[in-house]
Amino acid sequence: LSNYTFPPDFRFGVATASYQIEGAWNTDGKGESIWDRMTHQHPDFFFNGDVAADSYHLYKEDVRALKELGVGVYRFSISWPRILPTGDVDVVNKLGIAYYNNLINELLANGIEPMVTMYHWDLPQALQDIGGWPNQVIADYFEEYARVLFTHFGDRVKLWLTFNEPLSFCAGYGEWRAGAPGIDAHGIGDYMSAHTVLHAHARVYHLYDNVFRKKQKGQIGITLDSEWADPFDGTVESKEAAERELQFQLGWFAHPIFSSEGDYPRVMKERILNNSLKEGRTRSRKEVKYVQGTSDFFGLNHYTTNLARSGAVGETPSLIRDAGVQMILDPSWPSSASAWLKVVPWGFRKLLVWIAKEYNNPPVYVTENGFSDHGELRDTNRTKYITSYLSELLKAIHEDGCNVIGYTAWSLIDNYEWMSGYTEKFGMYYVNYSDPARPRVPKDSSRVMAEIIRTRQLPQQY
Ligand code: GCO
Repeated sequence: LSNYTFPPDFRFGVATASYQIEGAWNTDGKGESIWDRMTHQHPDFFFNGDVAADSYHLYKEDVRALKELGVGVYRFSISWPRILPTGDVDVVNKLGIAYYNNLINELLANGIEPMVTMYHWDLPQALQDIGGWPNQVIADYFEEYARVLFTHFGDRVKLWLTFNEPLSFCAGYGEWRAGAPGIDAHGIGDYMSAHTVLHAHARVYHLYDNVFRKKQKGQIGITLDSEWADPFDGTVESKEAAERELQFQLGWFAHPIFSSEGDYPRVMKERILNNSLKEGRTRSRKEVKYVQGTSDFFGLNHYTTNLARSGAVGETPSLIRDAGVQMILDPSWPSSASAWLKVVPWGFRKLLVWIAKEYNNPPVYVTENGFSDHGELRDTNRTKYITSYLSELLKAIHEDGCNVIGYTAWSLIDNYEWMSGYTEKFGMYYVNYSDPARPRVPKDSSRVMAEIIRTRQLPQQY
């Protein structure tokens, strides 16, 4: 492990998300979200987050754990339908506002800075009923929702993220979309959704920049997820496939916002034009300019690496077919409890260097990185994962000059892992889901993390 020291202003934190921890799905005026609807409609296919870790009632337990870790930042998301139950800005749920005020005040009272994700996948069902993200009008609703958040919480919240992983909720890379019954497999709708999400993100950035920033003095960004893609073999085809995969997976949303050129990556527009959409989903010059530069930092979720080689996947027009890349997991790499998550620390450094080169070394906030297991309290594998990934992050900073300014690990507590329910545990604190009191129990990794935060160096024994 590298024995570099974390820069003095480097921020440490942990991350969670509303649907994955809060529970209280229909309590105190909260409206239905698309995840409530989907999990209740398909109980055979999905677990649900009806109670989850019950953070709605136990948020003080969460803050106690945060205090024990010694984090400076806590990244959590606000449930849109808990604030606006119908999506209509005239129907504000006061008890929802009160919950997040209590959480924010409890954090500040313990010297912890809130980082708020405005949207972590729990769209009000009422907005899905008018078409959801493929319907451009949702951008209006999102801007109105953001204005409510800035108005009520902007005096104390100085770190905002508009969206968590638009790729995962717009497109078919998230397995939970492709296979779930009654949910269309990825396809043309994804390009429409991406259009709406990018425009909605820019609308909220400009709203903050023009109306709130002067008084509230905060920063606003977006969180994009990306695995590293390494060529399957030494052929030119595999090298091109790996680069294409990064442009489709990360460039799709990063290029319009962070690149000096703007718009979608060229290779995407060419291949989409040839494969599935005649208009290639490009944007007008005016819209390209409107979206460019709309983020104060680059939020990055990263977990693992895949190998890439050429190959059209599937016949129907889709993001994966347009990319023409086959992703392969190397079975020799150490595994986690999640089939998609292999432990490949060096891929993290390569991705950070790629982002620095591609987007002129933007300030990068690693907003998620973590390991899943089956809930062991002696979670040595998680400690090995976190320390080895942080070791690569330190090399990216000290040897490659990458401008990484913070790291919030996924996750504080074992929580609802989407399609996998409660079977894959990502927490540094264990939650016993058969105990209605949902106690938060520290795992070994929490003590190691607390030590790293205190000493700002990595322990060398792992
Ligand atoms: C994501 C989401 C998190 C997941 C975490 C583990 O990145 O998919 O932001 O909600 O729970 O990544 O899969």
